[in-house]
Amino acid sequence: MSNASFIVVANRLPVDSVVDDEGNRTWRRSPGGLVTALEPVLQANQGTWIGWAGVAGPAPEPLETDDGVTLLPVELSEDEVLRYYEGFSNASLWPLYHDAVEPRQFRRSWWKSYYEVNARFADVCAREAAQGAVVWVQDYQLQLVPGMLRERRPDLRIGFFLHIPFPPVELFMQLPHRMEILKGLLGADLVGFQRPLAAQNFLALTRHLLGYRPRGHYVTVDDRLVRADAFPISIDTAYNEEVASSERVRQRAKEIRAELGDPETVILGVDRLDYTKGIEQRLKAFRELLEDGRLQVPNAVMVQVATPSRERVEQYKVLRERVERQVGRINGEYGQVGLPAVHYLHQSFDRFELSALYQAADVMAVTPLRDGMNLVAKEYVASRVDNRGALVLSEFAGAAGDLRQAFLVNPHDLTDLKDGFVTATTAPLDDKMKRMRAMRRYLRKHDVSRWARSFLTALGVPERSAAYNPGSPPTGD
Ligand code: GDG
Repeated sequence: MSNASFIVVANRLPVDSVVDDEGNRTWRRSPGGLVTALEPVLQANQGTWIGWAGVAGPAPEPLETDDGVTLLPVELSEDEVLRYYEGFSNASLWPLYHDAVEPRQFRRSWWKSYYEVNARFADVCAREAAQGAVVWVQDYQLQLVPGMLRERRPDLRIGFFLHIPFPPVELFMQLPHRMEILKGLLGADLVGFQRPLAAQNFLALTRHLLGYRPRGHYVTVDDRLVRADAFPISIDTAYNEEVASSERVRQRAKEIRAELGDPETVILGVDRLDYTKGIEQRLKAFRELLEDGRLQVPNAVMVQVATPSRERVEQYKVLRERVERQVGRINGEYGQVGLPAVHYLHQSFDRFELSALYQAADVMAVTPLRDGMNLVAKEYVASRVDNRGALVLSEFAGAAGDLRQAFLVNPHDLTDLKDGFVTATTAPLDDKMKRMRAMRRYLRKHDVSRWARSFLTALGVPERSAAYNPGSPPTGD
């Protein structure tokens, strides 16, 4: 047994293993919201992060960071990447948990791989954890880990957080091996969700499938109390504000508007290219608004950043083709020489460019069909240090529960979506500024450190060890 008293278990490590030009294996930091939230806690506890390093084949050696955090890679074979990750996680669970907005697929070999990989993560964690250690397991790829870990190490304090929605009972019941998954989650002491409704779905399921009697947020499993509750994730608000306030970003935002032909209205979308994000519906709404003459090129243009994602999964390949055909059609019908109606970017950008895009956008379109939270919506608001801009936000994003002053829309209803874009475009400036100020105030208070602290406090981690160190310098990706 090792001596890690605080362990994070996630599908991915916060670093990528890369091979440089000379053939040497090195690490590249891939910071995201989760890293920012967990880094201070890991540092304060000299903790360990267990996860996959992003390349198939034997796991690289563990890495100790300058801050005393251990990164412990778990091996995944090429076959496991296909079955556990792309298969069961992303072609079975992902669509099912997102209201089955795309058909889910099930294959028995995918489940077998999911089970084996979860057991491997649990084995590594059981070996590393000190007596009575706190373990925080992340997300849908590792739902069996809490239960497997409890079997191996009943002394541990185990938390689990689901970043995506948790479906209603009727949908969850479709899942082969639903009982194992539910029992896997119930291995945790605390099961965290983005929204209260997800926690309610989960508790209802324990009654439906296992005949338990949940009381309030708690359900008794054997002789243990398991708590299920909502902990809406957030962003590093101060960091987003700082980047947005930099001279470099402000200049770049102006340049972007000029490059777009100084239109009156820039509508922006920033999403992973994923069918849950509602990109097709958004494009359709924009096309119809041009067709109806309610918006006109070049007064109004749309910029859609669609970050490459899960490119080997069939549904994602098909989605890319459909989106690109749609963009081509809109530009063919409504573009002008040198002035496309939709600027489509299938690329990743750094934080500064993203922040400049946010600042250049009059209307931010965050219109997923279903989303656990959606951090882009929160980043947009935090980046509007000028209190300008308007957020059009789907009611089906977890963020709608927090950003109540957004222009809320139902992306399944094309008329409502179109009206939402027009209302956000034409609303008086003082109304828009009032909304933006209120949302910014909210995010200043409810940032990602508060999220991590509230989860860990609920898990029973003493306040001191769950503390966030506001002095830590922000990092860009
Ligand atoms: C899952 C849940 C939940 C995007 N393009 C670029 C880039 N991004 C960054 C955004 C944002 C993040 O990626 C995306 O986060 P989202 O929350 O919007 O969506 P998912 O990836 O689906 O995340 C979601 C989240 O987990 C956290 O719990 O909110 O509901 O689905 O931070 O800024 N970042 C950079 N370049 C890009 O081109 N650097």
